[in-house]
Amino acid sequence: MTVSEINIPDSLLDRDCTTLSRHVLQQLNSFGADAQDLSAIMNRIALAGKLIARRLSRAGLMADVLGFTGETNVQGESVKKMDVFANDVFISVFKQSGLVCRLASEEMENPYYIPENCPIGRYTLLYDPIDGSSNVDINLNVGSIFAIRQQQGEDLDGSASDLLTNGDQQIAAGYILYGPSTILVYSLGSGVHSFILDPSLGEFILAQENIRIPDHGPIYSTNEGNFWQWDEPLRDYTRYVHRHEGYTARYSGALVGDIHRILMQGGVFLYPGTEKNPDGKLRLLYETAPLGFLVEQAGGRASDGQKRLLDLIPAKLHQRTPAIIGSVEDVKLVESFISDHKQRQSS
Ligand code: P6P
Repeated sequence: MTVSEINIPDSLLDRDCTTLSRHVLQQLNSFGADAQDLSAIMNRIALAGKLIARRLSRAGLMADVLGFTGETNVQGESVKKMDVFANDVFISVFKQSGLVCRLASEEMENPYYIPENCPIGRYTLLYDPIDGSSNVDINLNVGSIFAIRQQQGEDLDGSASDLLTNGDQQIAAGYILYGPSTILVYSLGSGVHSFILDPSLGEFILAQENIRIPDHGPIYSTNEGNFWQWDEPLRDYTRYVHRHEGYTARYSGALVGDIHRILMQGGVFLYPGTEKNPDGKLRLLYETAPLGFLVEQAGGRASDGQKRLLDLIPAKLHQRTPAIIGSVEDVKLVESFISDHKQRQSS
């Protein structure tokens, strides 16, 4: 039997050949320098995902992978060894890449500069290297979140103040979900697309294009343990979903998995502010803005309960915001409890 007689459906070959870097060029419909840069950046992010996935898959069998470092990060959170490893992986894959000049990470108080890239690399990567790291030691899903922005100006004082702009300045955003399979979901502003890591190829292969979030879904995803710390409208919303048929609670404690479920099945993720922390827990620049970008690209909605998330301008790099993200109808329902409460208070 000759090779040509082996009956491999063209569709299967086409699918297996649609790698992430090829898809980026298709998305941009260009082979120009900017398109090549973005394709290369996405390829480096994919490499980071593969290195992190590999580490996670063997974490329980290796020394010094699980557990805490004993340090506390800029967020005031105890740092997991996996947080440090993943953070360093993202830095390493961009060194000598000539692409990214600055990396802003949940794990670093200030942006990390790669000087040899700065003369030509006009891109900044904002990322949460391992989100939901409390799940790492118990083998539950965790994720990486990323956003790519163009550097504005020369950043001569090294403050990276040009990053303190709204989420519409993101030119790409996405996440990697380390679950039963490793899936990368991204958008360049033309729809949301998912890729699954095929370990036999060592490539992220296109799985789904133009993912659309349902206008309504049954899931509400929040940590009800904070119920009595929430403002009254969020308690009223929670009582509403308790009393009405058709709602179900799902919450993993890891943002990427919870958002991915909402993206695929519809519903709403809520991390509201509390009396003690009115801005909530989640960080705008490298958590909620990238995810808000994605969900809007998929036809959903993302707000802080009152204002569109992507309109918010952070006062500082690690600015936190309340987050209501998901299906349009479900996010609007949460917002209506907040606006009705405000109207009653002002009347
Ligand atoms: P809580 C993980 O620490 C994280 O940043 C997100 O991944 C997750 O959505 C949230 O915090 C969970 O916070 O207060 O419910 O444990």
